[in-house]
Amino acid sequence: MPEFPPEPFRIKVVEPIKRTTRAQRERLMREAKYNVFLLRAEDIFIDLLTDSGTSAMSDTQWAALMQGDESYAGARSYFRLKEQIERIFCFKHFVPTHQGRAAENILCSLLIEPGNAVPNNNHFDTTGANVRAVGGQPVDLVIDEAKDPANRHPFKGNIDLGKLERFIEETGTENIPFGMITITNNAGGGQPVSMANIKAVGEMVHRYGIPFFIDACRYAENAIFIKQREAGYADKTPLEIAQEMFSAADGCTMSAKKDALVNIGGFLCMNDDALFERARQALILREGFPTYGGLAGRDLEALARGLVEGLDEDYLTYRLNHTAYLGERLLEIGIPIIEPPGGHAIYVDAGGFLPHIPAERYPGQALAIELYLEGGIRAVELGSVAFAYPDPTTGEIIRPALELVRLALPRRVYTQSHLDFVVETLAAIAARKDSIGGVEIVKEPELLRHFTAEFALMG
Ligand code: P70
Repeated sequence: MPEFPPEPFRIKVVEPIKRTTRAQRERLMREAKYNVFLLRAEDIFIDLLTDSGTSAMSDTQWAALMQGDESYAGARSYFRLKEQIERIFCFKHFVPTHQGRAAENILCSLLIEPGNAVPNNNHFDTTGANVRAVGGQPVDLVIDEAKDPANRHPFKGNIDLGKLERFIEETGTENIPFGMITITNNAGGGQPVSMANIKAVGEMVHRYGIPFFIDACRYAENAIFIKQREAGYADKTPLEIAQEMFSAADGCTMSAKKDALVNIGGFLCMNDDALFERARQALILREGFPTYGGLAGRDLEALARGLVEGLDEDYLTYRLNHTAYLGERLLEIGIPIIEPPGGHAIYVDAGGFLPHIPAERYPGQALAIELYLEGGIRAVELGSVAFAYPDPTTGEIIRPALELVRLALPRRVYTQSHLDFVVETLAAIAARKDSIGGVEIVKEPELLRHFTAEFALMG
């Protein structure tokens, strides 16, 4: 087999994408207030904004849509989904939700009191916002290696156990409603968490009587990383590894829009009977009856099959290779990225790439704008625009460790030649990078500002 083996699927349905001219893109970007979220998708050539909800479903999943049971209560599709969730995640209860953030919202609103704090390796944007929305404080305790882009630690998503223990001692167990770990770590490069770390974190929080939840969006990619990199797992299947990961926790939140290969969907799992009762009531109020959550019967059906396909070892091996191909080619032409390549995305170190633009002028946003202007490529800033926030007591702006631009790879959507085009575009930007200026925010909402903020170029 070649170093980067070909896609383990062939293409049955195509969706045309169109090239635009540089002059058109300049106008479109200006009209979108220099926020790539405000562009129209049809004006984009290669869309790497997110791997969330952008997967190509298989022929089996499309066929499953026709078998969706749209009954309000007790639908057959619910039981098909239940069977898969019980098999893979092994928790006692679950409720379906329309996507991951609804599961987070239910968990956070049921368990967090104002003044509480929640530890995680890194909270992703909506998770952190859901903790804050109910008066809690998200606390990030990832290992220090994660802050050095060139460090090739195999499990850069791990939580620092020393930091976790200090955090628990200083905060007090009564102020920590639950601990979390995000697999893979999306805010920190799509980097995996080792089985040893998942178990050690679970044991530590349990020793203090604190429940432990996994943010499971990219659990299958995390499982194949464990198989490839952690001693003792080479002969286990991704399913067995997943079951072992979840056995360390009391529940999980899941955005099925990632590793479950569907365009919409999510769920919340837990072992605790009383919490399940409360979650069911919250679900009925906010999402829908507990056998469909926020989803149609056909969505449940596609999700049940997507969970199976998403754990397929050939698919997962290809998936990591596909992402690594982009990362290694960018490194060859001198573009700094978070190393080693992550599971679902390559994160360009925009701060390192554009050192003449200080963090307060948002080098990541400037690079995301350039990617669109140069090649019609859409990426997302994951730096100070997405993650900086004012300290709750001093008001001082706290910035993330790195100013990143994420090139997220939708699952089973783009080919290796699309990735070559992304590399060529970044090479063209690199050749004139000293002429790129910073940006300023001219309008922003209070929470999750990256989605709707407006920017201006600073020259
Ligand atoms: C992404 C999207 C969603 C997400 C996640 C983790 C680790 C929960 C959720 C929420 C969000 C996004 C970011 C930038 C551009 C577009 C979309 N992540 N936990 O792409 O799940 O979206 O289903 O509510 O990554 O990483 P949901």
